[in-house]
Amino acid sequence: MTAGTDRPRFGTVVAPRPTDPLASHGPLVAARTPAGFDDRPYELFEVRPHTPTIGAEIRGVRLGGDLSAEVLAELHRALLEWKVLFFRDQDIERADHRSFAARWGELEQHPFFKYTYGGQNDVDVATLAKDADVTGVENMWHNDVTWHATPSLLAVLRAVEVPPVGGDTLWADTGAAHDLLPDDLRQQIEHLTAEHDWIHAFGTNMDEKLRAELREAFPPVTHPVVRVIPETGRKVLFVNIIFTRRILGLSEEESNQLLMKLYRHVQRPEFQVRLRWEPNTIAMWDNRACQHYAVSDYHPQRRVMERISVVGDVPIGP
Ligand SMILES: O=C(O)CCC(=O)C(=O)O
Ligand SMILES: [Fe+2]
Repeated sequence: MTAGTDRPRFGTVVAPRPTDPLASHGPLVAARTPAGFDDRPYELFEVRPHTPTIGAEIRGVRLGGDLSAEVLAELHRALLEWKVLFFRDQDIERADHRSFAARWGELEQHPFFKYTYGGQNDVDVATLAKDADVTGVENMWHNDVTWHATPSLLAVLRAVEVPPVGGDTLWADTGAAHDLLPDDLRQQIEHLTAEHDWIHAFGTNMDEKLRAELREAFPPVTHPVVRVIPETGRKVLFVNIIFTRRILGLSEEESNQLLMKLYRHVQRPEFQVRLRWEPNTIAMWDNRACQHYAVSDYHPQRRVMERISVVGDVPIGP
């Protein structure tokens, strides 16, 4: 604080351009959790935060299906608090990976991965293998599976092979982003609904007959633009640039402009954490409360990940 004023002191001040959320500066400090969140210290493992609101490394837990109910409950609390948890040196079998994920709910069988990734020989463990022939295309910010009525609750991603440098993954805290929207924008979106679809993403390059069949099985769905996390009451932004097509009740242009504004806001680095992978690093994220982005900067090198996700529930609005 500067003596004689009650405001923080800035250097050069640039007049904000209100039409663009990225054209403003100054502190962007959000609460990590809503008021009333259980903030007792963690007793069963160590938690090392990577940023003030999102991403923490958990030390002292070996992941598997045999974790005690107490450890699982603390991990659940940590996941709600930090949105994405990192675990290093998890030299575990696929069976452990699967049985750990299964402790959180029903394992998801992604209906499109067998077409988009090829070579999948397991229904609920997806292998995302990149090399000189297969490039990384998950470098657009998204929540997973929002084209479904019940988008994934969480995903547990394990690095099998990583390039010496590059291939990081980022996550963005959509609760912090929601809370730090300008007041008028936050009020404007609070009760809006958006349509989500997969067809322009997984459906490109797909055989027409197959696309028509899958279209019938998976029609567009709608979700609230602001989602409430039931366990905490936290409001989060729940639109993403891959799957959200439009906001209902607005003209196409109004909808596009509003969505782009929200997407750009979510991209502020203050909301993000970035993970540098090592073999046997695991990241587990609450897919309701953050978006992610897999940096595609390592071609033609190999990067192999194994991924398991858990079925979520129907998103509810405020
Ligand atoms: O490969 C990654 O880092 C993440 C890819 C992704 O989008 C996902 O696993 O849902
Ligand atoms: Fe994803």
